[in-house]
Amino acid sequence: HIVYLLVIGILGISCLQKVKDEQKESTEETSSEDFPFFIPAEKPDRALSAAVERNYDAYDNIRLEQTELYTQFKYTKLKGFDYNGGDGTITRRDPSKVIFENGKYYVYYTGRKSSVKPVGMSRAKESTDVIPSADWDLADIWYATSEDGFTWEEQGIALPRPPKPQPGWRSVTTTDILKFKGKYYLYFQAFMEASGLRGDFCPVSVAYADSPDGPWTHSGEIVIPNGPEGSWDQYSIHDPYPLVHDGKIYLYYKGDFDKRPELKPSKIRMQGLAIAEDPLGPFVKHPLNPVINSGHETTLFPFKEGVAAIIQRDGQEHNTIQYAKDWVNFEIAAITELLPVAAGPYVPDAFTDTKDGRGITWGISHFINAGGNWNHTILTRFDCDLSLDVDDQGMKGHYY
Ligand code: AAL
Repeated sequence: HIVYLLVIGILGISCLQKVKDEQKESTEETSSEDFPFFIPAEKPDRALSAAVERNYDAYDNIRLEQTELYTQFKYTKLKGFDYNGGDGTITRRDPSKVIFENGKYYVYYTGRKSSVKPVGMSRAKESTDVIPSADWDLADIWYATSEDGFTWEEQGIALPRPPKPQPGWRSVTTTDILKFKGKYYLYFQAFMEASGLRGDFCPVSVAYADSPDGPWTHSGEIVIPNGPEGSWDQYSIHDPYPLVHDGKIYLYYKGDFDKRPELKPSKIRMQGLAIAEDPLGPFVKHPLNPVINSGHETTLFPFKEGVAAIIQRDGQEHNTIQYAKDWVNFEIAAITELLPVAAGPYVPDAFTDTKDGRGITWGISHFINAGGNWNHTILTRFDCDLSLDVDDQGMKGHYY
């Protein structure tokens, strides 16, 4: 009996110890040694599927979801903007960068308040002086301010379209802001004809002011002209996006060039760079243009010593975030999803000529076809974690 009890006792004690050990293990942090990588760092020496082969060769086995420039995006409806029930007579789109001045945030955007909704680009011939063709036809540049970036107060028109024949008489759109040596500059697309006809083949003009509240003076000049016939940016200079780098204005813009009718229409867009010492020009187009091979609207921000770009829709490299250490030669840094369209981020160091860009956490972008109405675009807020300082709301992970 004594031997029997001893055996039972020893078994009992070792069982208890095992339970204790297991409990300890489960509270200890797991390390990567507990989970050997399923994807080997080096290309395995065996036959590989096309997809796995490409994972090593095309992407250099970079883990594109694990970089500082990876993020998910979150969207929040803005308060303060009325859209007439979304009937297409009011549109707000293509927001500028957000700036913080006089204790509040400012955003500038394409605004249209018309008596009738647009007829649509394909029926542009039916447009008149009061009937818009596209969503952004017969538009002015409006602006709004906010204390928190969620509730906005529309302040009115910052820059109306000028009288004929000044650049932009048909529509002034898709603006972006620059602050340089204490003055403010709005760059914008200057339409001289309705969009859908040849209006979108427009150049870029600029207006300036001493205060973000205006009054704005239209320079009446074209600062970024269309390229010569046969060049990549001969048709359109769109989405001007100025930053300050090396004491100069680095202005990125979009061009679209493939007009082959069988493509109905081509979605190919690329982005170029024009550099100036003075905000009113002359701007010199970079000899390596185009410097970005995809994307549609332009969205960039200083990041460390270089510049990062959000490349959303259109082109082979859409849905990527790219990086150019030298501000010219862009590489894919991350591939992600649900990127903000026409985003105007809040970029605190956009104009400080930083050599240590800190990134972004939010901004304003737009949604087209809001409520299923093709000619109705709304502004929205996006949040992300592309910041080196703020690890914001777990947006490096998947939360849906
Ligand atoms: C946009 C921009 C430009 C185009 C049109 C209005 O989102 O790329 O501005 O001209 O669409």
